[in-house]
Parts: sequence; structure tokens; C-alpha cells
Amino acid sequence: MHFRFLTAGESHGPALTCIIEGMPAGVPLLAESINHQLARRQRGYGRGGRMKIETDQAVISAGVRHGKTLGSPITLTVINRDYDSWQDVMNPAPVPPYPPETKKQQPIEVPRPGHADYAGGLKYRTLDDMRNVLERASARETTMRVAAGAVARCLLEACSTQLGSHVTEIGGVHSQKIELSRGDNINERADASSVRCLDETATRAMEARIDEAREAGDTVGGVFEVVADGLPIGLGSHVHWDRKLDGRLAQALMSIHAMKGVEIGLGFETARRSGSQVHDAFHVGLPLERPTNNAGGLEGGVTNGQPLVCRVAMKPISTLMKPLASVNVTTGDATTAHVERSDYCAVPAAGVVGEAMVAIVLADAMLEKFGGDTLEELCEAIARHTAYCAAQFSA
Ligand code: EPS
Repeated sequence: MHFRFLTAGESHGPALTCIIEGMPAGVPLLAESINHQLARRQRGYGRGGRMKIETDQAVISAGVRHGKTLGSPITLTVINRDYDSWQDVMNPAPVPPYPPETKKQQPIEVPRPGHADYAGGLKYRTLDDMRNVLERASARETTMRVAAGAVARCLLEACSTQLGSHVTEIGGVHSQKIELSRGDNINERADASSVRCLDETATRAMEARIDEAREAGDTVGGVFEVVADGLPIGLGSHVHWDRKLDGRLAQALMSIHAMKGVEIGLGFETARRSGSQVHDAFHVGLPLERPTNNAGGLEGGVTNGQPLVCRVAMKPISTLMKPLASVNVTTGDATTAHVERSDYCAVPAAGVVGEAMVAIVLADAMLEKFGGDTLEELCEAIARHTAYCAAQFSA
């Protein structure tokens, strides 16, 4: 059994949709749980005008009955409220030619450096109007990742796994190192900060950095960390490249719009230290105890019972209000890049998207190892495996 999902939808099109396949039957699932995650994705200091227009709400139209999954495909839809203002531009049906004075409707002929406009325009032979690319390349698509992730999270929570995230860096401003204890509710604390940072002093400094970027017509990126705790030992596998869980997590996280790097555990810092300062020693316990977690919960591509820790770097958003040099690809004239309403910083929201992608990969790995058509069978299989692991160190 696998957890699979597909999303569809353009940023200013009528709606966003996803279909999820593989959820076992009997998992408690309410639209409210999905909407709670969608609302978290919409917040964060540094966002632009779009989030004031939208209040993302998922409609469940298949796969759930009376608050529990049926084991059949789950379909979710979120209406784009902004479509009301884009009906001409994004109408699935043909529309008459636009009068030249209607700016919004004009084709996009000037690519934004850093966006998919140019490469996508050449690939899909649509350089004469790069809106055909930017509508789907937009990070608006992450709405449905968060919706699918909320479903995966319901499965994980039913199996005693908790997920959270927090922002550690924005535009070069660092949070101080926060020691997290097992069982901490990271999201409760992070969601109380405007930038989802656990350090209050850094929160103020990050807000100031975002203000500075906005005033300069610029944007800033940053780093967030996702933590998952309560995972059984043995998800993923050491036996083949595409079964290693670290590789699968890195792919899922790098596939989020604007992500440029993924670290697991100590990540790049491991390259600077000697082995004795990196690897987590074993101590006697039930099961074996590890005083440190530099591996970030994965050894050999397999979960080892420690919290899973992934850090992700996001580049600054590529739509700049003070645009960079570009070229009008129709006339060949030098100009400045197309300006489209956007965010100044979306790192706080990106952390929520990161949680969703980690939840999806973990739900998939959980179903792969323990299977079952129903939640009951899945939980029984996990309990048997946990009892086996504990028995190895008793007596
Ligand atoms: C986003 C919706 C978009 C942008 C942003 C994220 O809406 P609009 O283009 O109407 O303002 O605010 O997307 C980007 C920054 C991007 O580069 O695509 C969302 O729902 O998260």
C-alpha cells in the first residue's frame, strides 16, 4: 500500500484540487482538520495581498463518510476566490481578444529572473505569453500539498506520530539555538510568532529584516526545520537507493517551490567535524539510548527511533517590486522583469508546507512497512513490531 496524491489547478483559475489514494479505511478525518492546516499556511509576516482575498477551505467530495475514511480515493477542492477578478484571463473557455487598455489581460512577454517563466516558456513553446507557465508554477499549488499533508497527518496522529516546524533563519537573521525536548508542542509555540520562530528576540529582528526588504522593493528567504516524533523504528530501507527515507524526504522537500537545500540532522555541519563528534553513541536502555541525535533520526535511510529532523533552505521569492533586468522576448528590447503581486517573505508559510511534505512521505513509508486496509490492521502491525523491538533488550 502506498500514499499517493496528485494536485491540479492554476493560481488564478477556478479552483485547486487533489486526489489522494492509499489511505486505509477508518481514519478519523474532518474538513476542520484540513482547514486548520490551510489557515496556518496562509499566515506569516511578509505575505502579500493575495492572502487577504483568500480564506482557503477544503471541500471533501469523495472518500470520507461520517468523519471517517472509507479506503477509497479522497478528493479535495479549494475554490480560488480571486478567480472572480480573473474570469476573462483564466477562463477555461475561449474569450474574445482583449482591448489593448486592459493591462491585466495582456500577455506576459518579460520573464522574471528566478521564476519558471523563461525555461518553462521555451519548454512549453509559450514564450509569447508566459502566464501559461507562471499560473501553475506559482506557490499557490502548495495549498493542495498542505491539504493532502493534513490527511497524511491524520493517519500519522492515529499512529502516535506528531509533526511540527519552526523558522530558524530569515534574510541572514538567525534564531538562537533552541533545545527541543521530546513531547514539546513545537507548533503551538511557533504559531504564536509572526514568523513562526521560537526565539522572541529573533522574531522582532526577522520582522525588521522583512520590512527592510519590502521598503527596498526586495524579498528575503530563510531556513525552516521540520521535526517528527513518535515514529516506529524501521521506516524506509537501507537496501536500495529509492527506498532510503532520507533520499525520499529530500526529494519531497526540494520539490516545494523556491527550496534550494535540504539537511537532515547535523547536515552540512557533519562534513566539518570528525566522526567522534558526529555519530550518536549507544547506551544501555530499553531500547538502546542515544544521548545525541546528530543523525536526525535516520541511519542507513531507516528511522532509528529518534526524532526526525529536516532543515530546508528557501531562496528569496523571485517576483521583485523593484525588478531586475530582463528582456521583452517578443520585441527583443532590454527592459525590467514583469511585476506581479507577490509576497516579500513566505518562509513562515513554507515551514507549514514542509510539514505537509514530510507527513506525506512518512505516511507512505508507514503504509509500506505495516500495510493494512484499515487503520485497525495498521495499528496492530505497528504494535507487533514495537513489541518485537522492545523484546530484543528485555530479560
Ligand atoms: C500564493 C499565491 C500567489 C502568491 C504567492 C503564493 O498569489 P498571487 O500570485 O495571486 O499573489 O501570493 O506565490 C508566489 C510567490 C509565486 O511566486 O508564485 C499562495 O497561495 O501561497
